[in-house]
Amino acid sequence: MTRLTNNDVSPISSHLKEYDQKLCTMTDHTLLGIACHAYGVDEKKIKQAMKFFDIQVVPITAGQGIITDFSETVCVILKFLGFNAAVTPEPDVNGLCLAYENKADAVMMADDFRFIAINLHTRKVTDNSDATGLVFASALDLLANGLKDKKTTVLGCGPVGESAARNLLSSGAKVSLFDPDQTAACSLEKKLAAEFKNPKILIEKDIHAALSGNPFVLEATPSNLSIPDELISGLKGMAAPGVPLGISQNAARVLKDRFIHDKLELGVAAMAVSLLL
Ligand code: 2YG
Repeated sequence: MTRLTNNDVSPISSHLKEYDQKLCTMTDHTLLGIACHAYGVDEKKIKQAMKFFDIQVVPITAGQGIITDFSETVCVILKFLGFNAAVTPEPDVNGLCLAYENKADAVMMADDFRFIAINLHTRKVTDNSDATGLVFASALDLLANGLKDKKTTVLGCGPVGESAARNLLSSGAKVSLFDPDQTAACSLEKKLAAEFKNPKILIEKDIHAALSGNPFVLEATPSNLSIPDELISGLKGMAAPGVPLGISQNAARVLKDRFIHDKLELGVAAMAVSLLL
């Protein structure tokens, strides 16, 4: 899993409003709306519930330590959505104690291995990888005006790709899997085939085969160029939770408002909504 840097995180807060509007233009849904669509919940109910729901973000110094602005940016995203949120004044165990003592309803925190949200009443735990795969699949579904029976390729069969593939199958999409590590694609196919009682899931041998004839892509790899420019023109829509972005700047310009990518926003929005379910 890719570790974000301050360069990834620092521009987010000042571009949130602009990003929210871009999502609206592309999917007819806001950041909150896409997260609600992902969980199939009514946005009005979520807006009502979030007013009385306090989320404390706890910085964690373990491992490689604090990412400057990470906790603050998570907090800004939560407040932009309409939650009460704050970063605890202390990190780690002290921060967790303060959250409980201040009667927080939920905490969010990340070390080098997991980024999680916990509802302190229901004890529900949401993992960022699961939420990110789900919410980007939801965004692609909206971008495509519904993915039922539409050919969709999932690039990258890690935790995010797995969550995305599972939710694309639930949306009725015809899913193909590609991963440079074929064994990862094969084991994911087996897992999903068992869950969905043998749906037709194709495993693609190479990126050209994976994209030719498949107009929708969910890019969930840590590569900065998982899709060569020459394969971009055939795409109708792309959702890219992979960090860094897996296409060139030129390809991003060609795709314009047919592709959705961010490094934190949609995943945090989905984690927060999941706490209210
Ligand atoms: O509290 C802090 O500042 C640090 N302990 C945060 C470390 C986060 C490490 N994880 C990542 O950078 C990403 N896996 C976060 C999620 C990326 C979006 N899918």
